[in-house]
Amino acid sequence: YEHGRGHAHNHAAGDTDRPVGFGRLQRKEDPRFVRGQGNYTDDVVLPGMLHGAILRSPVAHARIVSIDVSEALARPGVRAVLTGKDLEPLKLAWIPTLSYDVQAVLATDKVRFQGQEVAFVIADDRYAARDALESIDVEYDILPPLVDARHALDADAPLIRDDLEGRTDNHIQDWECGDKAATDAVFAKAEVVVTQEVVYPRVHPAPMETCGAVADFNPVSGDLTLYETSQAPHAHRTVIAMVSGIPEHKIHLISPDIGGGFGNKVGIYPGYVLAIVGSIVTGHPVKWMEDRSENLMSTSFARDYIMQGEIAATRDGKLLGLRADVLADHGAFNGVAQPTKFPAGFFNLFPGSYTWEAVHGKVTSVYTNKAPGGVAYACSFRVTEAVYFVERMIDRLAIELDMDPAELRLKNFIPASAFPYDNKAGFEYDSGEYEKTMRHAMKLIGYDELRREQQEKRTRGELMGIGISFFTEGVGAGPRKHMDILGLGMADGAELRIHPTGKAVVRISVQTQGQAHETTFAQIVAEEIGIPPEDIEVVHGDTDRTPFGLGTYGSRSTPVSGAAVALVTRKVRDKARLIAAAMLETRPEDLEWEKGRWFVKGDPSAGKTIQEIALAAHGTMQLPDGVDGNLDAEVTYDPPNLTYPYGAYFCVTDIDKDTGKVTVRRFLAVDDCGTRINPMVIEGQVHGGLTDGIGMALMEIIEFDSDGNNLGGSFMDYLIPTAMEVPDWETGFTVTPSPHHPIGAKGIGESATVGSPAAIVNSVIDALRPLGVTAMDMPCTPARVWDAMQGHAKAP
Ligand code: MCN
Ligand code: CUM
Repeated sequence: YEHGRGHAHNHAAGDTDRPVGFGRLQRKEDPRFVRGQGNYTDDVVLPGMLHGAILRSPVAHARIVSIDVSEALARPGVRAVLTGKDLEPLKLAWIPTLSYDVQAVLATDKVRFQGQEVAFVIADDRYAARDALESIDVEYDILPPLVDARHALDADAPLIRDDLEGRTDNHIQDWECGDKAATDAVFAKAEVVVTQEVVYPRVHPAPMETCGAVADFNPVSGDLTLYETSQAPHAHRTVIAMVSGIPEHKIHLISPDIGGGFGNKVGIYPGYVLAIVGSIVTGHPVKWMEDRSENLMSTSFARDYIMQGEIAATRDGKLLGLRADVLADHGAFNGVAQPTKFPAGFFNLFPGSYTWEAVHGKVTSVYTNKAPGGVAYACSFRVTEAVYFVERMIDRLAIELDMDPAELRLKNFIPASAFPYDNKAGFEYDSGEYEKTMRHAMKLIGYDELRREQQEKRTRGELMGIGISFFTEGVGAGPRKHMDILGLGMADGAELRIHPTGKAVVRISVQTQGQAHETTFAQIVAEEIGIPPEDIEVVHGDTDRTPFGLGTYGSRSTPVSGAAVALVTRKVRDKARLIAAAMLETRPEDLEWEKGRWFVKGDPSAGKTIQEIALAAHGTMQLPDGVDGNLDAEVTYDPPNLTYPYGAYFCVTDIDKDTGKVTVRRFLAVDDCGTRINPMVIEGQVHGGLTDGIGMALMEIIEFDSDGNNLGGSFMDYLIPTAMEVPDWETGFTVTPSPHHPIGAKGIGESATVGSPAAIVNSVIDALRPLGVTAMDMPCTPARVWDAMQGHAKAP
């Protein structure tokens, strides 16, 4: 089926016993999207609906002296203006973050980053609300801002969180993994030690659709209907119930079509809370939608890790030890979305795909006067930072040893026989055949030939680079006993209903934002039970119509919810067997399954299709014990471990000697995500992630000036890649199933974003090697590359 492009439905009419399961099925959701019939949060229009707009702080750090809203209130069309003082009696001026900190909904005492929420205007239309913002008079007493995380712990650093009792500095948390003593011992005996600072700058997921909500509180029934841009509807509902005091069963949360999430829609933002309060206060539905600048300046930045690395090895390239010492800039509120026991996310993946004698990782997080966030943008919970770190370090060592970076990796891969593998930093990789995948990629890209071409170009003074990244991710959070968010264990439910006519509805707790769950989850059911995917409806994004579960992020949908769907389908299949046995007047053990039907062993002509069985289940026949009138089933899946997808990425760049402009000429991604459900969807995920990678490696950064002004607050300043900057992606794959996942699938949604930046930056550094360059930080803009070419690059 891998070759069946365009043959999504390969079964002929009437051939219902051989329907498509896995394969290149066209996306079921696309007909509505390509016709402009999607239904996004901003498309929701309710009778009597009002519009909210947020006044944001123009400065990074200041005490609020006074707020005068009288002029704004007097403007035509304005219904209400809320400030932090109005929220205080409701206990809603501050809300808990996903990391057990608190975050201001509307500032009461101080503003702590540029763009922070200060007041909320509710008016008859969007324009009246926005215009009224200009009439609010806020007097600020400006305080010195803390912009550079490297100075956050200085004795004279301004104290940002004086709202927290007893706090005297900007330190948030220290976290460690690995074995410090063993690592010290390994470094003491090493022949070669290389140190390198690796910075992963602050970037932003920047989805096409910004964040927003429509809240509709019914004062008579006490019901709250909330439409929201949410990647995790059930978790959001629970948190909103806890925060607002509205009973959970009175809250109906609907996450309609989402125009991209990339982690930006995991958090609970002040705007959502303000829409709810606004609806309660005015008695009308209230819509809040942020604009592009608000999105870039205030909701969920990503990365911002300053990583000091040290690598120890033998002269002939045997890896011995690795140290990572990280300073993490978490902004003004610790709003990082990650499992509770993992304050540095899954940075535990920093040893990468290699065997080491010992490793030690340490992360210190601090407050700064910047927007909160921290985990977003296809990050796999900080695996992005970990992979970028180790893959840069490996290349740095290769330079030191004057060794080919492919050879250095091949020499040190975890061997296939060593799985399941303890990575010495607390995680157990499930499966991998790294060398095989690497060699496959080297063959596909023509590695030796590329090196020859580069050699030849160098003699002519041309700058061509070949960069490699070999990454291992850990996705599918998570085993409930280790992983929770705000105390909610990370499991997912699934419900499958088979109608009398053999059509099916599967209800899932994860939320598609473009990943095609309506297609691929139908394919999992189809593969397991033989009902064609077009006869299977996937329901998601609505807390009233789906079972509880933790939602979509960290590429967990396939590893967790996908497993739940496979298992619930098997449960239905087992039930169908009992009924088929009764229908065929035989014992269940005497039946054999082939896709779509149970038949009598040794007599394939005597069988019943799943559709026939479904009708019988609802019919008049005497049902066997254990079957009570339908084929429906439900499960909750608690994964035993994460799944560990991996890949070998190769990037070829050319650099213009006269301008420093980097062109990505070729990029090959060979991914292994275990069993492949829909190769077309997988390729789409990979293409998108590679484009993210080009963005981060070459152009994206949210910088701040010394006053704390955000310099990346629009798409004029925050550059994202277009079709002009990306090459024709080349992809390949190997298949190493996950041993613990019911269908052997691993996640793929973030692999390319995680894996590609290191390949691109390594390629740029490789191109600049003849000029003595050994390191370079993202984004490799023409100006930075030019500086590096002139020898002005920051000392490594
Ligand atoms: N898939 C498959 N075979 C596999 C693994 C996955 O066919 N072995 C399919 C799945 O069935 C699903 C898609 O690939 O349709 C992605 O699956 P998975 O890897 O489970 O990831 P999630 O569905 O959990 O998606 C989350 C992931 C994250 S965390 C970010 S961030 C990101 C990403 O997905 N955001 C996206 N990809 C995105 N793609 C789009 N278009 N929009 C986003 O916001
Ligand atoms: Cu971290 S971005 Mo995705 O996990 O939604």
